[in-house]
Amino acid sequence: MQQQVLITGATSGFGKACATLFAQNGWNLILTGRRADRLQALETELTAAYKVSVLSLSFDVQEKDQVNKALQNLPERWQNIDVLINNAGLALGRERFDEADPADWETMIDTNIKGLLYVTRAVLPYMVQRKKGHIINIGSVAAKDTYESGNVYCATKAAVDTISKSMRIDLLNKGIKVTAIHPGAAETEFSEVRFKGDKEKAASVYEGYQALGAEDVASVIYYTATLPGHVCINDLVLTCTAQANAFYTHKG
Ligand code: NDP
Ligand code: 8X3
Repeated sequence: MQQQVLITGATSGFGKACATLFAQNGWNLILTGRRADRLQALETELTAAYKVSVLSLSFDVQEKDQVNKALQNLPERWQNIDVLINNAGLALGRERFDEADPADWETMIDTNIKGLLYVTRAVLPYMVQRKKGHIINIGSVAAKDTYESGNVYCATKAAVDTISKSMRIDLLNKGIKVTAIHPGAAETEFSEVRFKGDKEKAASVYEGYQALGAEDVASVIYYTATLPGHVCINDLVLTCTAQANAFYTHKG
């Protein structure tokens, strides 16, 4: 039987690269994000190229009712979710604590923490029923070290780290694996979102070194998702070679 993966934030970056890689390997896909046009285009592309089935669901992970409406009553054939990749997330702003916009804090908390919780809570009954499943949460190097002006973004990713540990403990007797993956700087739309459309500022983040690409991160996610049933990578930090951690990047 074909395996199934549910990917949040599949319209861009890591999520989109995961969708492509899992489809190349014959997985059926549930793809989510807010931008329905992008989801539709990806669905059309992947079904044609790889003969897999795709279910696109457009919703905002911040909205509990939308999440539950989309995920709690999936058609029966889509309920066997082998892997959930909690990837949807964002940083907004890069200001010091006293200058940062509280509205940005709220959006990051609602998306990166509450959204991940809502999606997981809606999907878990399918996994618990089968006593099988794998939840892969996308954290960040920002979860491991707090950097200047990273304040609430770092806090949301530290929460993802802690929530992953908690899920692993609570789901131990349900046969469900929990993996937290913490990437370093990767060139996606992430910085453009963080700097609210300022492409120049976003591009400057990746100048002078070779950052990770979305495909690099997807290949590591895929690796963790395809290990034997009795093997689980609990916690994994990956960076480009030029980056040591959230503080130190060698720019040549
Ligand atoms: P992108 O901006 O390229 O992609 C983010 C994805 O998240 C998009 O598909 C977006 O879809 C989705 N998303 C954001 N907000 C919501 C929402 N409210 N509801 C539903 N979907 C949402 O960034 P990345 O691929 O780089 O980021 C993916 C994850 O990886 C994030 O959690 C990020 O924090 C994390 N990360 C990124 C790193 C990097 O350097 N790039 C490093 C470490 C971690 P849409 O807008 O269509 O809703
Ligand atoms: C994204 C990487 O270093 O900008 O999580 O926080 S960083």
